[in-house]
Amino acid sequence: MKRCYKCGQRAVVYLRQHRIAFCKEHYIEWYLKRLKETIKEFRMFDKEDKVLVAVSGGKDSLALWDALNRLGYKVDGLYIDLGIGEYSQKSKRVCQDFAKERSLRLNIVDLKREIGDIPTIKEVEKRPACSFCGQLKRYYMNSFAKKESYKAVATGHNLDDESATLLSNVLSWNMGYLSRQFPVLLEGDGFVRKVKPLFKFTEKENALYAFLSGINFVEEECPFAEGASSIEYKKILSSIEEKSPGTKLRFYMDFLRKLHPLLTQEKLQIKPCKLCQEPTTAEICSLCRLRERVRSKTLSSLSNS
Ligand code: Q46
Ligand code: ZN
Ligand code: ZN
Repeated sequence: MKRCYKCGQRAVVYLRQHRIAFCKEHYIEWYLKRLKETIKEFRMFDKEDKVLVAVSGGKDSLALWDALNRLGYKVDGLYIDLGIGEYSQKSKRVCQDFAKERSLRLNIVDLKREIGDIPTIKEVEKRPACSFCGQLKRYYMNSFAKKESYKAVATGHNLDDESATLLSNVLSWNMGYLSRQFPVLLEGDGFVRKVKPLFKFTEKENALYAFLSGINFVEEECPFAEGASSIEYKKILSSIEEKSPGTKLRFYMDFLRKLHPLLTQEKLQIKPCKLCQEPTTAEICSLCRLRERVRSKTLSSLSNS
């Protein structure tokens, strides 16, 4: 039986990569302290800043919202309703309940009203949902945060996400993506600041925090998640981690320390979209073009019926 490294009581958690065990209370304390230090180290935001946490109803984003609230940051939530059947209905309810229980403010953007729900767009575009869904979410996070004057948008990306993205970017030597892969992307050119305060925590560590803090989260994956290449990269990294604990964290932290400072960011010619004013490299942003395709397809199917 392992004992808590802090108080000697029976441990409920053993973190292999850190070689430490904790009881419930001291695990939560460790998690909050590590989160606070990460926010400081990377100068993500301060206690006075208004921060928007993008929540999906899953363990990572709700753990983040809960932990930031407990640490005393000014945090509101943003739920983007993707309109993916029961999955979206359930996750929206979970986020609403979470906010209500803690008297927090949850903002909701309904994609169906803005442009069309994900299944409809998928039908129009005839391509995998994830190929446009991520872009849609980033667009609405940015425009909403700007409209409501938030200092930063925080997302629940964890170490598994970030190391899998890094592996994918390294395998294709995508220098543009590598130079932009960082836990903090500063505001400018029409973009709000974007931060990933959970990037040092594994998916499992976030799940443990959520579970031990009594957070009710959605366990189901989005039905469109299947087959995404990031899942393959996560599996590969997890099997290496299994044999050599700490690999994921080392892989990502060494990238930040050793390689990232050597990369130069290509200066893109960003300007406001002529239709919606959101930042883009083209005259009309890709979202406005997508909106137009969805609208004309919907109109033509209406006139045919
Ligand atoms: S919600 Fe959207 Fe994810 Fe579903 S359609 Fe793909 S990107 S998997 S995080
Ligand atoms: Zn303890
Ligand atoms: Zn636009």
